[in-house]
Amino acid sequence: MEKLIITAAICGAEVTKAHNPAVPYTVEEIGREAEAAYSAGASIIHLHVRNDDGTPTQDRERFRKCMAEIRRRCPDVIIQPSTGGAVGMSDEERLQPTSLSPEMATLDCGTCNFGGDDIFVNSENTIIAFAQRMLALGIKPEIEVFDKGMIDTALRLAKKGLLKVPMHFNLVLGVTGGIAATVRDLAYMAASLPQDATFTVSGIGKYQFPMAATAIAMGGHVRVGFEDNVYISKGQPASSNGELVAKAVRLANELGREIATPAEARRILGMRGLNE
Ligand code: KMH
Ligand code: ZN
Repeated sequence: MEKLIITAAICGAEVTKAHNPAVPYTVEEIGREAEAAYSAGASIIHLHVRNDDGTPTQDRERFRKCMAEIRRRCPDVIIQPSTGGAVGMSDEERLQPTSLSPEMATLDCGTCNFGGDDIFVNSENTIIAFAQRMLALGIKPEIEVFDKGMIDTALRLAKKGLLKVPMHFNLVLGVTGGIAATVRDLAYMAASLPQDATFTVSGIGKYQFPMAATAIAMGGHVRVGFEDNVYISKGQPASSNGELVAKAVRLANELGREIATPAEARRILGMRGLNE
């Protein structure tokens, strides 16, 4: 098996300090949490940004500052801005960080209920426009799928030449309104991917570590972090994203999977080196 790529989703757009006081908002806090995750073994930082009061934003300048702060603290980490942003944001708002030419960014491949009245909207035209932007700018998409039909959408786009192969997926399981976080459903999702695709697994809430352990055993990769889960164990808030990454590293050690460095992650994902 390839070495394990650990992604840290350090902030998200929906989770707040009321859920866990260690959720980062400021540039300094985001830099510190990214560094904690990187030092513990994360090779990718999945990045949302916030205003100082915690409200989610996709503002280009805020992304630029946060990315510079992360780069200062973690010289070789892969920074992966979100183009999902927060529920209700416009496409133009969401696309802002792509103008900073990141190596990688997320590409959400379908619309999904997000609990209550919240709907995360990604029409087919939105997905195509985002894919075209990433193709034009040479950004590696992490294809985010919350259900099986979203994999089929990505395969259709690849057939039209809008997504380069091999593709890299993030299988998100356990979102209210998306596919459940069960071993059966994860196996079904993984079996629906092209042979040459790579995938990471994000289990939401209490499913973060059961899904991570399953992904490690399957040969997939793992995402942990406050965006998806704020607890280190039942009822015990995590002190930092670093603590969540360290737990994923312990699981990998127990299961005999080595941890990929950022350079190794770039090779596994078919990306160029940082300075190439
Ligand atoms: N915050 C969610 C509505 C992504 O980063 O691409 C969308 C999200 C997906 O987090
Ligand atoms: Zn996200």
